Amino acid sequence: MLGINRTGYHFQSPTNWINDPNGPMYYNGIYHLFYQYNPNGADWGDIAWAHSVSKDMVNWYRVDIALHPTDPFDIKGCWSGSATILPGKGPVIFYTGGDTENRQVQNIAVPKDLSDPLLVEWKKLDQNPVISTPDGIHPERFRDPSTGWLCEDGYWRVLIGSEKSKRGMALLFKSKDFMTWTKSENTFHSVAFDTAVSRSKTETDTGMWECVDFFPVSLKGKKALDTSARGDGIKYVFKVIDQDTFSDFYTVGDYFVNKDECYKHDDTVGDPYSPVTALRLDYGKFYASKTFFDEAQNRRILWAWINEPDSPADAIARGWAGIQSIPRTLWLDKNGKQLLQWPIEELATLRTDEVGCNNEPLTTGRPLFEVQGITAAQADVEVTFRIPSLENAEILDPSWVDAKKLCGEKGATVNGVIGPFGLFTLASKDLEEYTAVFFRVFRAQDKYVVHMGSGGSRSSLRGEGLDKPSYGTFVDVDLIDGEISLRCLIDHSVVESFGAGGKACITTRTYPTLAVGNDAHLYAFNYGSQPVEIANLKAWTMKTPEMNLSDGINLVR
Ligand code: DQQ
Repeated sequence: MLGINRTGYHFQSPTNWINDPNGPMYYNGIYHLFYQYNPNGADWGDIAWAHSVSKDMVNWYRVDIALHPTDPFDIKGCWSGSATILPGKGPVIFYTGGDTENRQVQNIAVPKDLSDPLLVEWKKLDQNPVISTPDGIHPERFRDPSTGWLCEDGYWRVLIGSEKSKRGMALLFKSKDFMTWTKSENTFHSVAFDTAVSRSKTETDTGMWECVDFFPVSLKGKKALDTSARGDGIKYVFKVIDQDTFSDFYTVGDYFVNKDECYKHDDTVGDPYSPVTALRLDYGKFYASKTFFDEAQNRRILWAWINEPDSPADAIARGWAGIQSIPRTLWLDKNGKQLLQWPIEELATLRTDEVGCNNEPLTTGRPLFEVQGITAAQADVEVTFRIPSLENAEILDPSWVDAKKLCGEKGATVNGVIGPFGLFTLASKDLEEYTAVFFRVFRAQDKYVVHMGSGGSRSSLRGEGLDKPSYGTFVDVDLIDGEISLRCLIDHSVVESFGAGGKACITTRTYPTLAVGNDAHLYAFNYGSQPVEIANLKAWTMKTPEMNLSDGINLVR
């Protein structure tokens, strides 16, 4: 049971439970990833901070657990948090502890020995907790400190997620020395009152905001910025996870330092907290994400936890649960309104057995094209589809605003005009099973609308107890040149898809039963009445990297 459905090149632990990525950072030539970990089992509990190190974020080595829940201020668990590198002083971990009374309090830990290249041992401060639950805040809804940023007034700031009267909120704390913290009078940001009220009508609160992230992005290209960067040509991304809808939402806007509360989102993109119109980092299974600034390569890297599609009891029987996404570089689109994401370039070091094709037609007479010559269960594929004519695109019914629902209704095999076309990943030979990743083009009043979908019930023949949702989103792309690209990272039980150069990302997790190992296939398809072409396609088998099976000391020897 242990081996089946394990991934080949995604970050995972040999055994036991893992969830949120914590405190990712680059320090002294080494990438560090901490993560929520249960040392005692494959279900959530006894939460500690496990620690792995890497030089390329592809090959990972384990070192000792960094934080165990052993003290009164974290005895109920060392929950999520972030790392901040203090200039001249080194890294500091800020994390949430569940105290003896189950109250969520914020703690700090620092490396025991800054000269240890792997920073294996961490020391919790005697002053912990450095922030206790503030008055008026529910003691079990106050967690996940963000990376700190330093402002021109000499104060560090961090955000902590919370919730009040059914409104998710981010609270701001300030400190001169990163030790003594004062809560700002103002709420840094919170769900608009009317959003909260309209959702509470359905007896559902907005959920507390977990794992808040806040960072600057440049309006002038891909180059990333340190979390404390300030100046012209900068926008700010505010990201929360909404416990209620289990997804990571973000907005792009402005930040006015002096007012503490003034993060103004771009209101041209729809209600930023509506489950239907909000921008999401990923429209599939992608949770508790966290970014960090990688000064080595001048980029911002995004990680997230991808959970299992089956039950906790299945996980216990299997002995492990949870993987991390492939780290993604993230930057602001030139329209200034949304983020773009792309797998880190180091991932290409795993590519082997390259195959490819150009100008392959996909028509009603030949709707399928098999990509052969690679291990389709563990692969990377980049394809550009060409749409020769957009003329007869189906009309988009204005009521179809919910792209996820649309994916359920007009899935990969519901014939259309321009599409559905795309890839059948993790497919069995005769397509009893497949995880489709597809596009369908509609015509709205004055523009074409591209819908991207993935997942769904065909992804596994396994029935009861396996979650197989359909995911979908609209892709903000103009089809001027009649082309749209797709990249899929396929890894046994997970498919991370990047539509239109990373404008729309969907991660699906599934456990195929037939499309396993060498019996997994990869097809391009078109079930639209109009022809589509594979303008070009390249695919690779992905080699298996070092994945937490050996000790980190190998890195520095
Ligand atoms: N997971 C952690 C919390 C966080 C949640 C606990 C998000 O700190 O809010 O394992 O998945």
